Amino acid sequence: MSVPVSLQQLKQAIKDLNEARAKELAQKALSEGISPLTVIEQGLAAPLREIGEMFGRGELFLTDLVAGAAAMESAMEVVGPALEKSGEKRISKGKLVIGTVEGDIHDIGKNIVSSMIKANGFDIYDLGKDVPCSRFAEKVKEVNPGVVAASALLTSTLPKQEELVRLLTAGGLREKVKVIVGGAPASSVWAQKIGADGYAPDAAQAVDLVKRLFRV
Ligand code: B1M
Repeated sequence: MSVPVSLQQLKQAIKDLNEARAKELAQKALSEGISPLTVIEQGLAAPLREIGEMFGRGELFLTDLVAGAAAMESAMEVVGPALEKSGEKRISKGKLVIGTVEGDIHDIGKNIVSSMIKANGFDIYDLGKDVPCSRFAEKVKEVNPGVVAASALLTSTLPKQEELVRLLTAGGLREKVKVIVGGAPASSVWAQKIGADGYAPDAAQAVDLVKRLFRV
């Protein structure tokens, strides 16, 4: 079956990193009766995955990744509510809680990681930025995710990732959830030192890491 023109155009708008056009075309596709799930999978997630892969191969810049994620998020402002209304369910590959640690308001990278993981079929609970460890732990208790991901961009907030591992362990939650860390000052050596299950230097590798941890 051929792909509707509006979906092809939407895909292209994401690849062109065109936020306004992506939102407009997502709305057009929905008004043509294309299901929200199809719009997400074919019109948004597929091109964003391509962008992530191209970035992973060094064919795109970080700024392209930022703009691609922003274009998807912008389109999701119209598709998200339509999806909820339609009652359609994506088949989720697993649940992941993500946030930027307390004291840290850098969220551009975290948002990209969040969008990319979402685009790869996982349910994301994004707690935002400046998130206390206790809030991560509460969310873990509430939604029982397979993975919790903590982002930190400042050397002064990096220790919060360690605090998170300690808090989850103290609360008896550590055996139930994998912890992964990221952000410029983090590293695989750091992840190992604090007893986390993994580290990813960028969004593409974060997706690979999450897939490995969920064995999908
Ligand atoms: Co800030 N800042 N900043 N800043 N800022 C840095 C981080 C800094 C390195 C700049 C510098 O001095 N060279 C420096 C930190 C120095 C240090 O601690 N070693 C710094 C500083 C000092 C500060 C302030 C303290 C400045 C001040 O007020 N005096 C202040 C702190 C505020 C706070 O958080 N409490 C501050 C504020 C800000 C802005 C608000 C202006 C803005 C953030 C806006 C926002 O995020 N909404 C900002 C910005 C933009 C930056 C730089 C320039 C860019 C960060 C960025 O967005 N990069 C940054 C310089 C730099 O990083 N070289 C800097 C693009 C983004 C796509 O990359 O975030 O690395 P990144 O995310 C990547 C990977 O790290 C990874 O994947 C992402 C996508 O590939 N990743 C994960 C990230 N999280 C992950 C989680 C995972 C996996 C991978 O889960 C497992």
